[in-house]
Amino acid sequence: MGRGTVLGYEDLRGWIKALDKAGELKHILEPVDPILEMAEIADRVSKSGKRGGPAGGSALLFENVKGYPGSRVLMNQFGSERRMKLALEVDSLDDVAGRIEALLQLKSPEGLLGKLKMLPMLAEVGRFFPRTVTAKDAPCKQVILRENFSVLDFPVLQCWPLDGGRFITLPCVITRDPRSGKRNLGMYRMQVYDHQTTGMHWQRQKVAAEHLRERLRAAAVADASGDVTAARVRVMAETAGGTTAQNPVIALAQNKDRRLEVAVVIGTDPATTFSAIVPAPPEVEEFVIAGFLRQMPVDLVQCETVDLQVPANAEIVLEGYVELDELRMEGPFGDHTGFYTMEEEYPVFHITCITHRKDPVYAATIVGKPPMEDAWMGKAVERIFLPLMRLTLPEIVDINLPVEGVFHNLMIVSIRKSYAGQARKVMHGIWALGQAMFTKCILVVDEDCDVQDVGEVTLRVTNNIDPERDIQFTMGPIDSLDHASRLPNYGSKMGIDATRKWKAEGFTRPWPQMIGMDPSTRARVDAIWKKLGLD
Ligand SMILES: Cc1cc2nc3c(=O)[nH]c(=O)nc-3n(C[C@H](O)[C@H](O)[C@H](O)COP(=O)(O)O)c2cc1C
Ligand SMILES: [Mn+2]
Repeated sequence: MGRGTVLGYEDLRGWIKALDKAGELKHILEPVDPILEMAEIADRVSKSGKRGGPAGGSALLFENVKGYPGSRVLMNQFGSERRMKLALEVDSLDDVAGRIEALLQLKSPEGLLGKLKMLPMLAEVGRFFPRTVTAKDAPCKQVILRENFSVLDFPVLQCWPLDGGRFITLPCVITRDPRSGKRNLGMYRMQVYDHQTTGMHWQRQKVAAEHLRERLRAAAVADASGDVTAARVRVMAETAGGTTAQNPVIALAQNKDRRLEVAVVIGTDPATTFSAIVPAPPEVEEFVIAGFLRQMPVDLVQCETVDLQVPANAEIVLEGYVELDELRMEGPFGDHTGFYTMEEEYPVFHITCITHRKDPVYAATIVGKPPMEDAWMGKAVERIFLPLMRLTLPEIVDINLPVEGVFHNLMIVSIRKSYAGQARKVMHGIWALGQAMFTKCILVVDEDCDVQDVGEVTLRVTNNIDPERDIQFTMGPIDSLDHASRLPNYGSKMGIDATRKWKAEGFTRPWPQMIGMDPSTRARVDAIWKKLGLD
């Protein structure tokens, strides 16, 4: 594998070919129904490692889709560590972190030699930024449907028996910040309501939800005296104190438009799809992240009916808008927590145009009780974000988000402790760091504890704490999927300081050594180990 041998995948088809070549793809020729059956198959394959097979099994290409002759559905494309590395074209996920670290360490070059040494890095930076191509060079425009189209012409899955319907599960949703003009790519599931309408499940703390609120603030300024529907009041209640009159976006108030334009792409090259789940700072365009990951720019093309650009190589593009004051019940949906998320109101996506490649491949995933495909995507995020977390919290040595903690429920973090109270400072830092705000439980251990070894962590944490003394509770925003918090989206979090306690923290008893054999005894036993025949 490695960067030298593979050049970024152009599109989903290039990626499917690479999966095939690597022996990572199973072609399913048996007829399979997108209603529940595909999910059941993908679930079993995802959990195959538990029964002794390779963890995460293979990617699946369903080529005989019940009710959809000629259609193909790709699932589980990211569903193992090996495929995740193949997708990002690295031998180790820490390689990506290494490339980010190298970039972050950029300093002014010294002398001509220093400048020359920097050239390859600058050339690399040039590859990050998206390029614009014309419609005739955009495969996603091979078929353009402006009327009588139906999103149900694609084999949209129903994942679990109690789901509220069929859901688009791997959509890359593109919106534009009305203020900065920056584009965002986020993955938010979409429940199909009818042929041209879906839900838009962006949770309130996500970037696209903020784009909608920006539009709403502007519109509300425009007709401050006008009628405000109940739905709008509800969304308004989520905005910063609802003080729209003082909002600095007066210029936007001229805009009478009641919509936020949205484009959705399904089936792109793996770096672009992956970039949609990355918890990037709002100011960073995911298209640049995708360019960085695949070391090749993303080609974008202008949409037909909205002023947005989409990856030109996408299999399927849905263009449309969200009305500023429309909400509709979404769900239930069998979620990645292992529970169903119950019905809740979310914005509604109205499709104005569908474009697609000839014979498009529909890309899907399912979420549910872990481990699932998203476990591997999450692990990649964990590795890639470590250097970025260290920018703010340099004492962090390593982190582990165990898959069963479904990312936001549990983070284990080891730190190099240099002063009293530092473990608590790290907890608060994590709760302040982008989407890490959702972390319900944080365990902090000393640097000599391997956080990837959950057994070792259990031993340290339970031995090292005086619970009442070492547990830190706080309140804050909670993931929308949490079913236990006292209020939706708001509740408590807990940090456990399992580091060794210092005198400076009021601990005056001696702290014992951990047990370990001395090196010379180990060496002597190593020397005779084979003879003992104990292996
Ligand atoms: C398969 C999958 C489905 C997801 N579904 C949703 C969803 O329905 N709503 C949501 O807010 N986030 C969802 N996420 C998480 C977001 O994609 C993630 O938080 C991302 O960083 C959001 O992008 P943003 O920061 O640009 O808003 C999903 C992630 C994955 C991997
Ligand atoms: Mn984003």
